[in-house]
Amino acid sequence: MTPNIDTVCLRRAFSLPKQLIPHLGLKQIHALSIQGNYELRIDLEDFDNSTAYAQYGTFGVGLFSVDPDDDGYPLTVGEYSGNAGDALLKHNRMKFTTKDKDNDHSENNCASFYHGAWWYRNCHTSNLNGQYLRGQHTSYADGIEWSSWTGWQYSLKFSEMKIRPTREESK
Ligand SMILES: [Ca+2]
Repeated sequence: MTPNIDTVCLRRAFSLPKQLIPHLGLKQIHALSIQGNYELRIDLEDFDNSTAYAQYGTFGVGLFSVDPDDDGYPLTVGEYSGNAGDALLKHNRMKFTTKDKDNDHSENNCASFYHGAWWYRNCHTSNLNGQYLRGQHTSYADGIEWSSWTGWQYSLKFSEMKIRPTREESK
């Protein structure tokens, strides 16, 4: 079976600090995230140069998968903080859907429908691999959306997802 997970989309989604790791696909994110506890920070910017962020204290991809490729790289996120609002927790435990691999809960393919690639449910509250539609758009939810901050008809200028190991806590 060819997974056909579109790593190009993930390169856009997971643009980590360039000096560290230039581009990561799902496979690499998985390999990284099973090595310890990771947190996720998402930075966003609109066309008025306003910025906002969402942080998740737990993050992983395919954490509980025997074969993550076969399993669709399910997302694990939790513990939201930030000022962009949470638009990702509803995607917790969802598998990654691309135009050529439908893993979502919709009778349609959410990736085709909303022109992205994401851990779609039915379908999304965020769509960071959506189209670059430059701010307000008349179409619905098919841009780079973070609904809790700018709704479903505003395609953001910038988005970045970064992960890093959480600090060891003495428990
Ligand atoms: Ca579907």
